[in-house]
Amino acid sequence: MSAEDTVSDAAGAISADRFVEISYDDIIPNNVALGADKQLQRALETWRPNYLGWWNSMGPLGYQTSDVYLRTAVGVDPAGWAKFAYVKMPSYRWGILLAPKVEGRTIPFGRHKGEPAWQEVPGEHRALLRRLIVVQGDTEPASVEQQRFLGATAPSLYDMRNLFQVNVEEGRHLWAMVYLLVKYFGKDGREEAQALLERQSGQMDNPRILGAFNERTPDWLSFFMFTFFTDRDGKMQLAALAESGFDPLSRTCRFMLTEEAHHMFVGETGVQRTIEATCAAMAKAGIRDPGDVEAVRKLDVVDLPLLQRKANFHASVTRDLFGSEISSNAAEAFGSGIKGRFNEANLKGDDHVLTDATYAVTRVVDGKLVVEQAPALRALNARLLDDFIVDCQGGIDRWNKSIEKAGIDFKLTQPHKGFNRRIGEFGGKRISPAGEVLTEDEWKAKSGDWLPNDADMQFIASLMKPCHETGKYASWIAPPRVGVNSQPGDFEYVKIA
Ligand code: BYC
Repeated sequence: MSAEDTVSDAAGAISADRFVEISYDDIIPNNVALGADKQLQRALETWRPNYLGWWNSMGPLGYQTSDVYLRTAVGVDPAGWAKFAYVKMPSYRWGILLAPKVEGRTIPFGRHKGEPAWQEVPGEHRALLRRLIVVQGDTEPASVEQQRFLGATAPSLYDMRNLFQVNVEEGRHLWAMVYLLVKYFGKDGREEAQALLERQSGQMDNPRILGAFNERTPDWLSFFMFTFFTDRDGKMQLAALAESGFDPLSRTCRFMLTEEAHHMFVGETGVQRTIEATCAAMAKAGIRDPGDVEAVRKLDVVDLPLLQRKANFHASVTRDLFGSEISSNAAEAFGSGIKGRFNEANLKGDDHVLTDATYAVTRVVDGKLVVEQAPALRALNARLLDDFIVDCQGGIDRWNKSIEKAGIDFKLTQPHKGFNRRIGEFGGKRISPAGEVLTEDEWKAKSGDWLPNDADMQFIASLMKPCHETGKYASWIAPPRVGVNSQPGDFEYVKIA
């Protein structure tokens, strides 16, 4: 079945009113009336073969001719926007989808608060806006590159399918940012769109813009931690951009957030299932002490202290993505109405301009952690980071419930904000997960207990044996409670060609 057939099947199955939202007749599915904007259409159709070239050379290695049970967006309303069908990844209908326009929307914050939202780029904020769109866009292909090799070691067809779903949707998120660049930023935008395909994760000469997107994702535990922590940075940043006074950016990010939720689900349940497999294996072998690492590892499952070290690493690297806690860039992005706070429009209790407001920021002063009131406008990255940490905790609490239910005395925690940071207030400082400021020697002596060490990574690598048999799972991960789109346990999520 061709991708076109898949999509027309999808169209047949949905109500007519929803179908008219997205045009699948065009080469590029869209709900932005692309057919009526010939210049934009030409620019995107010129970029498309370059994108496909990038996908084929930097996207998932192998499995490109396999049929994968993927969801494709067939509407932009929250209820029933997705259609599931077998699709070969290169035939995925990457489209341009914006959340519906809210008539009469006004800019919810900053100096322009209360003015009508911009439908065109405000000239005085053009450079800042372009920079933020480029940074956002750069992370999307970066994550696909980071996850390129994972298909070969998938612990099940279910997980393989989830990986590919995440990958094609990150590809679509790249399309989303490229649409904004090409439509609103003329020649500069077209050049930036091309550069997004040229930078490469981890490449020395032309790396991806933000640190965490140049780290390796060498195994599935890293993938699940990445989708739990780093995709959640995506959620926070997209939510902040969804508040933007530049309405096309706001609408684009609002729809991207619906896809992001699934990526975090993959991460949270991936770690959850890892915990379940560990606890079940420990119970069966009569091991009660989670610190008996040698005995636990013999069962081919991941010991809980190692999960804590992995969480410490991914949490800290992701926190760097929020930029410096105190930032004039962030103040300018807010003041100019380009990037708001998390949940800005619904925040009660301040004026959304923040000229005189303050915010509590933790800093290191004379070797001690102190909490100081900083101007709220300059502390917006600190605030978004705090919101992120709160958001992470919900998932971590659910992980801990599983451990508790199994009767094992162990609790996963988030490290202190300052732990293992490279950017911002804590950059280059040595701080323990419990929040003690350390000397370099103390750090060197202990950091192997807090971050994954070589032996940990070798052990994880030894577990990464593919399990590609329908309905079967690798030793270290439990089956999901529910199948994708409620499919049965023996469903063939990927028909490996
Ligand atoms: N690595 O004032 P500063 C996602 C740069 S994830 C390297 O401290 P600012 C996804 C910064 O660019 C979400 N460089 O911070 C997840 C600036 O450089 P320039 C991605 C860094 O600017 C999973 C300089 O340091 N989206 O979607 O307030 C899978 C001083 O900056 C880093 C966004 O991030 C770093 N970690 O904030 C797929 C939203 N941190 O400009 C996707 C858009 C800072 O002086 N981006 N720098 O050359 C932003 O809002 C901001 O650019 C940042 C930085 C929050 C990233």
